[in-house]
Amino acid sequence: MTEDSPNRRALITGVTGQDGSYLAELLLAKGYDVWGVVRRSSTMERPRIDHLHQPGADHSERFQLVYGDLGDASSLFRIVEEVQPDEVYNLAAQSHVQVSFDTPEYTADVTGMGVARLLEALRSLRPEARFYQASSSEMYGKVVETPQSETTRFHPRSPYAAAKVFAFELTRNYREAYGMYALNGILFNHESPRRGENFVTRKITRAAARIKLGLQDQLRLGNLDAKRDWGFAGDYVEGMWRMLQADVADDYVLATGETNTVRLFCEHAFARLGMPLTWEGSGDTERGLDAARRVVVAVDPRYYRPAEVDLLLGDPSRARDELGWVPEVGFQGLVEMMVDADLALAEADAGRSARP
Ligand code: NAP
Ligand code: F7E
Repeated sequence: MTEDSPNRRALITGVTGQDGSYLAELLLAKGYDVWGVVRRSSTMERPRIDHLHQPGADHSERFQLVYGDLGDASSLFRIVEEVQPDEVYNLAAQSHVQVSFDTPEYTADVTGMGVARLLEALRSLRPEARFYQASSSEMYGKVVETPQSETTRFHPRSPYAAAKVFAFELTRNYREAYGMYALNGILFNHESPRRGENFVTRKITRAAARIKLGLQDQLRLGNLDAKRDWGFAGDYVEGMWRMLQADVADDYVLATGETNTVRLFCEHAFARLGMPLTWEGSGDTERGLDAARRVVVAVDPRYYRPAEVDLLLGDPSRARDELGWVPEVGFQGLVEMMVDADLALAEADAGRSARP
């Protein structure tokens, strides 16, 4: 993409996360001025975006960070007033489903109420801004139909998903009540080498690479039978941007239309490293063995969830037909991309620990 949106101002919450980093790169390449909201933390390292704002980086003069927090309305009002954004992408959230069972109130506050705070700031100070809300396939939860589309009823199965349903409905309400250009992207799981290390895909690819190099003995997982529609985050941020360019605001599903199990993801990851897996046992005692019959994958019930989402499979036809959005990376390509990146990181780690 080339510089086709000069002087447009985009505000991204969650810019330090997986999606925020890819979206910032995309919008900068399109010529936007980009503001990213960051939280104060005890370390200044922001590995996913450090390459964007260091002096001398491409476009660094058009990329700025501002301090704020979805839990702090005053910070959001101040940022909206200062930035006067044309487009706002709300990607910030407590985004981990299992963690949301341990922190339900915090998750509701940030992932749910945070959207109310941001929408109010926009309604008061910048009602003409276009607003993207990062909604989630987790809202379908205990699914009532397959595949899931924009018309499928929600049945959330976690505090995270319940908070996302609240945020979804609020975004739609601000569109209907105040005529604001506010929409939801209902995104199915999307992954990348920048995925957080405690989401299952990245946990698998990182562990597989480290086991290959002798840096780790075993990978411990929860439910191997869960099925997800996994795509590549780089494709999905393009879809977010396309949504906000449509003449009329509406809600869209982004998905690949293919679903696979956690078990199959493991098999592909280890196979990429020349370590074909065979499975033995079932339930809590199921295990994956390598060719030397070492147990390299074990089930650990600590990773089971109080309520599971068994199957997600999205129908992306509205996004394809109305936005021209088609994901480029398929399941196999995604696994290989992530394994290769984690192997390079593990090799660097192994090199560091071998040095005197
Ligand atoms: P992620 O990597 O976990 O990033 C979350 C971002 O939110 C981080 O930048 C984090 O900042 C920020 N954040 C957390 N709490 C905050 C707060 N109180 N105030 C301000 N910022 C806060 O998530 P992701 O995978 O990029 O996902 C982006 C969004 O899409 C999230 O809303 C997620 O729920 C949603 N979503 C994700 C998927 C997926 O498969 N990835 C699918 C559907 C929807 P720190 O770096 O400071 O922690
Ligand atoms: O789990 C199973 C687990 O944590 C996927 C977030 O981005 O996508 C993500 O939520 C499946 C679940 O993603 C482990 O039980 C097995 O069935 O990678 P995950 P998620 O819960 O689907 C949605 C769309 C979002 O919106 C969220 O923000 O894998 N699983 N064993 C495991 N999961 C984890 N994390 N760790 C395991 O050891």
